[in-house]
Amino acid sequence: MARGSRLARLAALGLLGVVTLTGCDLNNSFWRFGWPEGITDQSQDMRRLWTGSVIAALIVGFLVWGLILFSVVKHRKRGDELPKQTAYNLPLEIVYTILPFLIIAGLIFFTVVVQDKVMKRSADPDTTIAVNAFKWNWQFVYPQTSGPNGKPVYTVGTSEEIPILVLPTDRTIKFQLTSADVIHSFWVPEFLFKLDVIPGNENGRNNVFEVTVRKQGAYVGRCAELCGTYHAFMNFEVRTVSPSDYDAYLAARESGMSTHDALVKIGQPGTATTTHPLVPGTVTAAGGQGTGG
Ligand SMILES: [Cu+2]
Repeated sequence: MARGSRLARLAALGLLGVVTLTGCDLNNSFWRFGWPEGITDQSQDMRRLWTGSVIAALIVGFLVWGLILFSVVKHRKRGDELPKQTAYNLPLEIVYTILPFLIIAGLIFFTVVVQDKVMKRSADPDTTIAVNAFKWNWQFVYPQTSGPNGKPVYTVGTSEEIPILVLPTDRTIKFQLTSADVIHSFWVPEFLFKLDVIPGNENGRNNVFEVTVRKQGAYVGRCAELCGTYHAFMNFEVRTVSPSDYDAYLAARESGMSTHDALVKIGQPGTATTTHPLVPGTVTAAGGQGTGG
């Protein structure tokens, strides 16, 4: 018994040491347990679920390892005499049947809570972006804008130009995904989220998700669904800027400026910085496709 409590004290001390050393900042690399760093509120919710799940798994793991070690030491062979034979311990059997169910129920509960947060659609998002995928590029439309011709402004990629999707930080952004042909998948790795772009869905119906971005920067985006010969060429760039820069960008676009010129106007590089166009015929067997960066 004394040894057990000493062990418990040591474990508590170890945990305290870890908490102190990491400053108890749950977003640092230790407590992320390998989880990638996302740039959206939603990715933080997912990270918290991951951190909690790993801690729960470690508690169960240490308990099981401890019990194994305890049994190995306590009931090691002491002589040739056959140990006391026991069978059927009903209370114990009930406990180890119910306990795993409770653990799984807990994991499912928190998973559903976070999933609901990640898939939540607010009634009135701050910004809406229409993403149109086609073989083999992207068109990004800003439906709430009105260009010189009275139609919403947009950016469309070509085989010579990576399309840049400009997004504001600290605002809720709704994405409406549509495809002109086959199934594509809209993936920004830093969102820690991807969603299939399925043809036949009208904007605002099914292919919708929302994020709130918290970090300014340039991030590569990809098509994550094998959609044909030049699937690997469907890279794009997400440029997240401050809300005021975003408004200035859209105003410049509405006045007739190109994506490039409007980006330069708000002090951003006019062309993609995270990836470059992959011209058909330049991809070698040795690689070069896929990452595109
Ligand atoms: Cu695609």
